[in-house]
Amino acid sequence: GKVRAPTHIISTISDDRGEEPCYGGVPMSSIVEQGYGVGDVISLLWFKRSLPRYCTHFIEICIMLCADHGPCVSGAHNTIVTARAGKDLVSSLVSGLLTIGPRFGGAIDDAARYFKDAYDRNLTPYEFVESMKKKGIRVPGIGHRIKRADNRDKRVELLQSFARTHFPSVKYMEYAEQVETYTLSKANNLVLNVDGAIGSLFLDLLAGSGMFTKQEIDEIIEIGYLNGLFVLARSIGLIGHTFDQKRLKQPLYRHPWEDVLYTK
Ligand code: Q5B
Repeated sequence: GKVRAPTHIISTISDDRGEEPCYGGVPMSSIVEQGYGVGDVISLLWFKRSLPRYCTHFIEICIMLCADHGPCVSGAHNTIVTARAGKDLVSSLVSGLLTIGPRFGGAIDDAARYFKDAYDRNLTPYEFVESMKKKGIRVPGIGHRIKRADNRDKRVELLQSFARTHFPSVKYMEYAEQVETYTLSKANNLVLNVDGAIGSLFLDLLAGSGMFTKQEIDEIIEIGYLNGLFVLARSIGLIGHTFDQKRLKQPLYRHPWEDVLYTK
């Protein structure tokens, strides 16, 4: 009989062998005809299931809110400098993307990990924050360079308001808010930031939607899916900054001597 040669790749999320590509088993024509959005496509390709509308809407809000935050943040700055050095779109994009990490935009997974662990272990915000301090770890999802207690991040408020209206439970978000209340008692800029809001709310989405087993939630958090939301979203802005610089025909960037402290 026929012997199947062993394959070198296993793939479970998409298939282009038929007449049309399928995402998570759903043909492209259904995706288009049924009016699916980017949130549905992310649900199929990342989470391998169709999520309820409030979940896909939440994902789309995250993407829209994180698409850009002006030219001064790390990612945009790198992209602008690279575009002005005459590099192509992909080089300019990845140069910005490479700044996404534990300090800038890439704290969503760790925020989810630490908030989940602390909440599930019934740690009070005081116990949680102080235990992080003892370990010398900054609380992921807390703190911002320009946002303050008296100048809150509107993006965080919009996410919280959406979740309060549409999510069955916001227990992790409420825990993150209690952590913020404690950190704000220490310093005015230790607000719940956009990474912390998305991290805690995604825990609520995963736990409250009834679409994921406990084991699946643990795997999603362990693998670290959630920084993908910021990477995907911010790519939109970084591409925009590249086009902007090229459109404006900006020359090679050179940082001014006056803005460098030369010292021995
Ligand atoms: N301290 C964000 O720091 C930042 C503390 C803390 C305990 C904390 C810092 C941080 C965790 C990572 C995180 C996401 C680096 C941020 C984003 C997207 C963005 C960006 C944009 C966009 C800011 C001064 C004192 C020190 C620190 C203490 C600070 N954070 N303690 N837990 N989390 N957060 N990142 O202002 O005693 O003097 O040593 O790492 O969640 O990236 O818009 O810009 O959309 O593009 O530079 O919004 O918070 O303050 O580092 O000088 O610290 O506060 O230990 O205490 P700063 P530092 P001490 S959202």
